[in-house]
Amino acid sequence: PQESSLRYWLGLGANLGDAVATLRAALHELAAREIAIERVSSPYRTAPRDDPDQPDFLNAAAQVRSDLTPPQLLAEVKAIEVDLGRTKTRRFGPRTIDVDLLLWSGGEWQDPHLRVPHPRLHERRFALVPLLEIAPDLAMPDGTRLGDLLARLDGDPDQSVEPVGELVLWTVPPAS
Ligand code: PH2
Ligand code: MG
Ligand code: MG
Repeated sequence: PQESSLRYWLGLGANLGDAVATLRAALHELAAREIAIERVSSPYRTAPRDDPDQPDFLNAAAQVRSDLTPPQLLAEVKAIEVDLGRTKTRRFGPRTIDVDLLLWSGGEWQDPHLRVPHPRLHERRFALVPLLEIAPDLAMPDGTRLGDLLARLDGDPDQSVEPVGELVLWTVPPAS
């Protein structure tokens, strides 16, 4: 089949239930919806941000290909979140699964429901560290390198991001 023309970088997070299983299930659901998974980071244990009164998160990043527009892809990830048992809690609060559009190959997207790049990407080690693992040369649409954004956050004691050992979330099949 023809390769999809757009590339997206997704952030995945979970801090309720079996987070490893849920992150894997979310990746399976993406693949089942014909969103081609090119790379997946290892999982990281991360200190909760914005709302500190909740368990640590497991965060990861994925690079995918799709022909869907940002709002179409957002609709798919929202459906996946509901499928995997996400229920409404408070803003920034604990969740079974969260899949966010962090960046895409199309530059800036802005509508009343969605902004890409994700508006808080630049201030979140839990998003930048996994993303840089799979795409070390990635830059914002204005050319700012993600590695430089991460360097600005170095030494923030409230942004602990730790690898979780040898866990593999997803194995990308070799190109045939
Ligand atoms: N997601 C949030 C709020 N805070 N903190 C961490 N460590 N990881 C997350 O994925 C996260 C968060 C809102 O989506
Ligand atoms: Mg989020
Ligand atoms: Mg979200």
